Amino acid sequence: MSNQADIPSSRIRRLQLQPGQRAFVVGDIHGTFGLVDEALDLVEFRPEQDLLLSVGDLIDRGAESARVAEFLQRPYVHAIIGNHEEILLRAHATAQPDLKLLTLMIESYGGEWWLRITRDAQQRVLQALRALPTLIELATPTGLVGIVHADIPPGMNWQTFVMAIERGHPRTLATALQSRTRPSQGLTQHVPLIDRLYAGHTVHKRPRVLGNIGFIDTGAVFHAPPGNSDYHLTLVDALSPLQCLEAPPLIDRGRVRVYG
Ligand SMILES: [Mn+2]
Repeated sequence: MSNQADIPSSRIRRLQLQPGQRAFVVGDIHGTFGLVDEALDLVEFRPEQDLLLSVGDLIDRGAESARVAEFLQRPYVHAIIGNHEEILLRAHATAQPDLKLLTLMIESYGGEWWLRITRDAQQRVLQALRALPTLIELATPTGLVGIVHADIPPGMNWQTFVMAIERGHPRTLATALQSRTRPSQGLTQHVPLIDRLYAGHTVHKRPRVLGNIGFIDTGAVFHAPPGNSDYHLTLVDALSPLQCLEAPPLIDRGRVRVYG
């Protein structure tokens, strides 16, 4: 069997944590980049050494969505694509924007910000988003970590999933970006051939562990008044066991919580 790591793919980003390096995973940001910076301060993040992984959905709804291009330029940030990025890119797949998709994104996905930025800024955002992979695989001293936006088809192992995503298999891509099967049905089976995974997409009031997947979209963008103060931004130490997500946070600043 060939070694999958030998096959170059833009849909999978494979990273290796170096000794002394730390890695954190952040839940769905949706334009709350100020909260991300607050979280990084709380863990005394070292931009020169540490990694920040994002489960996707960096844009829409939140006031700072336009900061996404700057955020993705930071060398320590490794993000995957979420369904919000995907629809924006799909709307701009050709020179003429798909107005139907664009309208959907603006009216139903919280994409009003898109109309308020200059054409140059729009181009910078599109360029940054086009470079995003669909999955991240991070080798750490405490096991192999996967990052996916929404879900993995229940019953499928990680290697099969990675191969299907690399091939661009449409239904598997759709599951990765927008399925809610596992959280909505509370499925607890483990994904074989990977130690632990982090996903976002489905909002919970606190992180939720199902099998070996930690669901960490805790609705950061819904926190702000008149929102619900149960919601917050989750940052988790990628080296810690997933069970840390079920314990009280290490640091709790209300709208920003750190698990590890
Ligand atoms: Mn999503």
